[in-house]
Amino acid sequence: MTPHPRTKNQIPAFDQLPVRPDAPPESSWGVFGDDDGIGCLNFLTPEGVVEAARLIRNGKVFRLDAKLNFATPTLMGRATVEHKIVPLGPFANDDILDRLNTQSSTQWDGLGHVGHGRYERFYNGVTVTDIRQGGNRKLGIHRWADRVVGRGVLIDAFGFRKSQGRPVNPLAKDVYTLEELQACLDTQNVALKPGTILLVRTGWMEEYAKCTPEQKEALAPFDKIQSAGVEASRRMAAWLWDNRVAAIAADCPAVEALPMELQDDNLLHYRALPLLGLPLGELFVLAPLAEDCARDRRYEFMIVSAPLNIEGGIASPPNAVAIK
Ligand code: UVW
Repeated sequence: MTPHPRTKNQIPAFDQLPVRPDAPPESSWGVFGDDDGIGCLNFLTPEGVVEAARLIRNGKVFRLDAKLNFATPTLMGRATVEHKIVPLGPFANDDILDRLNTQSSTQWDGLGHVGHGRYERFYNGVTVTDIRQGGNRKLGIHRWADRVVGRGVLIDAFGFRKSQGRPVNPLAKDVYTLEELQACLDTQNVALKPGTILLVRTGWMEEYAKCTPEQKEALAPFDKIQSAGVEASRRMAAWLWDNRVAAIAADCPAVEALPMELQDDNLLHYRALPLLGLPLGELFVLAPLAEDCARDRRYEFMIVSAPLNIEGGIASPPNAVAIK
């Protein structure tokens, strides 16, 4: 983990972006250097890892990934992973995962996942040809292999709404606004600091788990899926950037609310991934962590996520734990 080339004070505010004249408006391209391929993960530093380790008090560990095949059928038409145990010898076995789409369960969206149609580029000027025919060397998930470790903060937006007497149905479109996220942080008595891996509980995963097989079948296709999610807006992008958030993950299929309007320039999938280089995490398991945070009133912890070390990978199960 090497620190980024700019010190904290040299990172421009959102309103000062872009730093490169040829870069799209409100993009961070060039802030971490023209060769950078990890974007906001640069906010995670060795010092931040040491600070995060100091947050460990009781050794409780919370797995943040669901099982690889938790969604039946898979959401949005993604392949279904097949797990086979194959004999290696009379008393020895291997196993094989066939048709593993790295986004069929809990996932980090890597920076090669979604580009910006208006600029025809991915983060930091990468082209679709660079990704598909060039092996995705600049934005590949392999570059995250030793990177996604640091301080985590949970915003229990789902619990906050309930406590306000305005409960959310997470399986329908609803938006957690910036004011709500900030008010929730204040209520939880925790602040963002540079290099925070931010988790937002929307309630989607726990409501999905309660659905019948028929309900799961009905909601799975891309044109049917609905979800509560984080406000998708310029001011949300500015807040995340100005607070030096290193990554944002939620327990819903897209971080932002669904259905989404693919022409909307404010989508977090555009503002975060190609413009700011801000990783999005989806379908995280957050309810047990949230319940524990409510019990001890501590909403910060260490996160250790070791994505698959696939050269040029587009995305990955996070293989993540929160440690308190
Ligand atoms: C959507 O675009 C809805 O999600 P994903 O990041 O899984 O492709």
